[in-house]
Amino acid sequence: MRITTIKITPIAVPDVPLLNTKGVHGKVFLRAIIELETDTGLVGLGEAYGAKRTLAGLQAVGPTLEGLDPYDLRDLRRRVERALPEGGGVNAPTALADHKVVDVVYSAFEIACLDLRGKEVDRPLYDLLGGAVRKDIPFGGYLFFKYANLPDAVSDDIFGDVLTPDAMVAQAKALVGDHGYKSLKLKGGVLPPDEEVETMLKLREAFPDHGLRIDPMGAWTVPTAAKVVKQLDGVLEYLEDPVRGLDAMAELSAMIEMPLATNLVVVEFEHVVEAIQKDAVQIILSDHHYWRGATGAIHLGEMCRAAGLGVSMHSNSHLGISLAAMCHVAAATPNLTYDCDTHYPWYSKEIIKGGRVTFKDGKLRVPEGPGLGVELDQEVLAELHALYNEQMVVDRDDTDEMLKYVPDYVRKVPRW
Ligand code: GKR
Ligand code: MG
Repeated sequence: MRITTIKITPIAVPDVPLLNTKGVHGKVFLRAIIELETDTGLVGLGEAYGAKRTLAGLQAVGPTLEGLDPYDLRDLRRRVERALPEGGGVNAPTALADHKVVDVVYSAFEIACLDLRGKEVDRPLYDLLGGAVRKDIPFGGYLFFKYANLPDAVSDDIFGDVLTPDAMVAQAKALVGDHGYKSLKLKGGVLPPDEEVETMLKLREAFPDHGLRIDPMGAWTVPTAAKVVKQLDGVLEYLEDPVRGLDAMAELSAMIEMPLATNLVVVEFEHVVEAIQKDAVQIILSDHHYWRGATGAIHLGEMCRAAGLGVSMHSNSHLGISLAAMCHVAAATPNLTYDCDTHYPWYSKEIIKGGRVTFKDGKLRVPEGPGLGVELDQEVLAELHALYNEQMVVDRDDTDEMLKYVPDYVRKVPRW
């Protein structure tokens, strides 16, 4: 089996004004949909970030994949590295984590290659990753403070403004009611720390048995984070990226008992070693979009097992191809110690045939078809590609978007 045709389609998906430490989501988020066709008539799918550096990287690498054997991931890596000298740079300079374009691009094609392999041998992707240890994948409800839509929004508004602890509890009740989540993660770093502490305490009151987490994405200094840890003693299952940088995480970690998790300071295998040496984190969030694909995410899980670290799963705005890949990775990661994150319920579009998938008791059944087990809906793909052309948004910049709501907004990380 050899790859003959490579199709990369940028799409824009209606987004909602979700707040974070850097600012707010724009009215669309960007993804790139990959279709790899083979001489045997199969099509392998992938869903990657769609902002300009990833897209340029995918487009630079795409044509060089003609003739690739999807079983030869080392050849894939060689081709990606050759087409992107010096790693292709940093994927998203406005993000708080530096992902290399080379890793993000490799990861996207790796998933499409695995999808092809699964289709050829007629086995679900999790079987190619070592087999499923679970078929029902547990996800947590992802809570966001948010603004109501601006008048030029292209998405339906959900919940309007959510800017107080009580409004957040109402959001959580709605999400748990609709999807049955058993754990909740708050995207913090938005309101002053005392208000976010109050939010977590109110969530604990409303959900006495749920696992609770907060992720302020580096918004706090070490003393502020230490104070929050005291206030939330016994409330959180873990605290995610409270402070910025590996050394600050290590400093905080040495002062507290509460486990620290990250998707910001450990984003490459080399970082894992340093994090272990410095005892900076106790949980790593895996993500096949930059941990060298699904096989890389499985290796990360194994490394965490050996080092005694916990594993959770990171999410960014995404659709169903990514969701399917997340499910396969989660199915084949024995030591997935926490419910996975997902932005999925915040969106209403879907590019896979059959439309939106539904959570039952907070869980999703891993697709059982060959490969990823999902098929692309070409009509919706065309619709979202048209939206991409119409919106002319080519990059993600949450800080820039924030100026539409707060004209004198200044990004500051840490802020408190
Ligand atoms: O969508 O605003 C967002 C999140 O803040 C996302 O960009 C982060 O990557 O979910 C993420 C996280 O856990 O840090
Ligand atoms: Mg995070």
